[in-house]
Amino acid sequence: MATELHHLSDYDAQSVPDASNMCFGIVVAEWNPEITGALLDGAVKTLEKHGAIPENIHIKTVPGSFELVYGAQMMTKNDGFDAVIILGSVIRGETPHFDYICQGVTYGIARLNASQNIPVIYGLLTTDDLQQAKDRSGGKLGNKGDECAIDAIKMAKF
Ligand code: DLZ
Repeated sequence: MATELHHLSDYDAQSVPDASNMCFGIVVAEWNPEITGALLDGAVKTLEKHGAIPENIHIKTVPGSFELVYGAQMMTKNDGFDAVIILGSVIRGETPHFDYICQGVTYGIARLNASQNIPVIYGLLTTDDLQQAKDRSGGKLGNKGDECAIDAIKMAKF
């Protein structure tokens, strides 16, 4: 998975459906707030750029990335949403905690996508260090939040 080959904020605008009638839920983790705040900023701006109205973008926070699965599950139970985005940043530390959280969130979101009718877009940055997270949240490799917004619009249309 070489993000170096793919700028996260680059996309073909012509291929993005109009989002003016769509409603989105976003669940954001509070850990590493500098990163998750930048992801959220990118996601909201990109949704709005493609027509989503601010009243139709509903944002909830959870303490950490592990809680993103619960937050997303609650949102998928709300029929009003066309797509849900989760945003989090897990940075590797000295213990295996990183692996357990990343696996738990990844499995949990995959399970939601296979069992619920509303698409859940996976905006979890899993990086070795803070700089890699900065690079992917509005830095030199773009913003994962932008990418998630585009994917949410496309999956809502799907
Ligand atoms: C405990 C923990 C650690 C060590 N690191 C992160 C992290 O880098 N990013 C993140 O979003 N959350 C972290 N957490 C918190 C867990 O996701 C979770 O909130 C707690 O284990 C409580 O369930």
